[in-house]
Amino acid sequence: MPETPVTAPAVDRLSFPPGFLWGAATAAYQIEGAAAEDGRTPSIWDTFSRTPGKVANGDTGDIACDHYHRYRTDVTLMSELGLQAYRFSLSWPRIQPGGRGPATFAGLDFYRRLVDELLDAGIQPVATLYHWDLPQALEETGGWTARETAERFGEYATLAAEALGDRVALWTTLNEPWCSAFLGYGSGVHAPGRTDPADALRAAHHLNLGHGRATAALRAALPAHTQIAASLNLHQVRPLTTDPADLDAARRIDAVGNRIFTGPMLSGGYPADLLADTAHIVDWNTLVRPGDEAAIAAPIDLLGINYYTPAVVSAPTPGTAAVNHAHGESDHSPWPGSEDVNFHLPPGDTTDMGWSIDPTGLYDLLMATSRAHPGLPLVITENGAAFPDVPTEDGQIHDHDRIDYLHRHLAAVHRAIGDGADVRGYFLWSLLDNFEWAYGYEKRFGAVHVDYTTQLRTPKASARWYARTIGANSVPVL
Ligand code: IFM
Repeated sequence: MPETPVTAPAVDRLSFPPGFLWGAATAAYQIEGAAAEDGRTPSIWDTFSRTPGKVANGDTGDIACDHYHRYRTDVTLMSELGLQAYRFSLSWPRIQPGGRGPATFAGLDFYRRLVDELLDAGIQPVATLYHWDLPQALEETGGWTARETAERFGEYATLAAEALGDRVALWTTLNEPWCSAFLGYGSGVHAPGRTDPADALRAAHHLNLGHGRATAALRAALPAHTQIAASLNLHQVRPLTTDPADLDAARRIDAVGNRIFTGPMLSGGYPADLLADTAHIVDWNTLVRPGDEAAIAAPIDLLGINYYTPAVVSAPTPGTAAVNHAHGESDHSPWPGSEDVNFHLPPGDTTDMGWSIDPTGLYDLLMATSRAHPGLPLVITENGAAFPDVPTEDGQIHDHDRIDYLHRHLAAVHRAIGDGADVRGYFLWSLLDNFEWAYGYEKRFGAVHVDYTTQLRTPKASARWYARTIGANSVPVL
């Protein structure tokens, strides 16, 4: 991704730097369907979504948006929206069934055809290696709690790079490893649905190690100009008050929510305060072996940031149970060592997910991340919002709430760039309505509406707004 110098904004528009990359993102399990076709084996999400009570309405990704069969139409749609880049994820169990051994021709061939279609349309493909669909066979040997899974992930990265590396110039290794580790193995609201704080911390370390192994594998197999990133859902943590106890709550959540990944990936190792906060849960000296932190620190070219909402926290209140609105319903906390920190929903508007709408959180996050990691370019690999999106009689979706969300968040990105953050691009989440994990098809994040009965795609008003934004490389002044 080229360097993007800041230019003077037009009077009535907030102009982005020349070369700023505009895209949209999706993930394999959320859109592909074809769950049992061409040799694909189950992932942890196939198993989890079939477990009664885990996903709303018993929804699964069996068909989803049927993108596996409709990818050509979907690329045409992307072209019509003027997308410059498309971020998608590769399904590990489609490429390497069972997570071990050789790749399948059919699995790789699907992604080769998708990438060719994108390149023919002038759209830059951006591949994510892992967006949560671990092969179920690897979960049965421990999943991310097992060190072995990190080694398998490195091998899978090699298979993917050898097949697609001549055509994909930007890769991200993991998408939101916080969710994989802490929602998957801590609170259990995501697959595989395990609820052990020690397992969650083990999973976090092995995801980090997997990132390191995959980064090394990609570097070894890919042309020198290829860029490698990781996509983190960094929590913009805000203390409720300036009381030292609230500040400490914010520090703790920042440690187990953010620095558990950025520490070893970007700052030379796990932070001492995280190790102290969680020492009673896991023995870090056994978990982290000599050489692991060096492997995780393999240099990356860009940091992907996924942002939706800030996290407002306060100190535990003696005698009351902690409240954690942020990440789904569970009796188990996704915050090992900081289970009793309180989370607060700030006053004001929320999205259909119940997440508070706060573009200043994105500005603050970009500025803080730039300051913490100077010289590392940033790219927003996800940002967007779910809203109810009821089609009107004419079949159109007038999603002005989503336009407002995107507009305000892009204005925040513009401001951060003006204040010195090196942000190279923005990927809207999501291109299409899709399978929103434990919420099934109830929540709609797409710029394009999907009728799951007919698979009809209808661009929403926000899609047209985003197309104009891309065309102008700017948004109106707010
Ligand atoms: O749909 C998810 C995506 O898979 C990961 N980031 C957050 C999105 C909205 O919840």
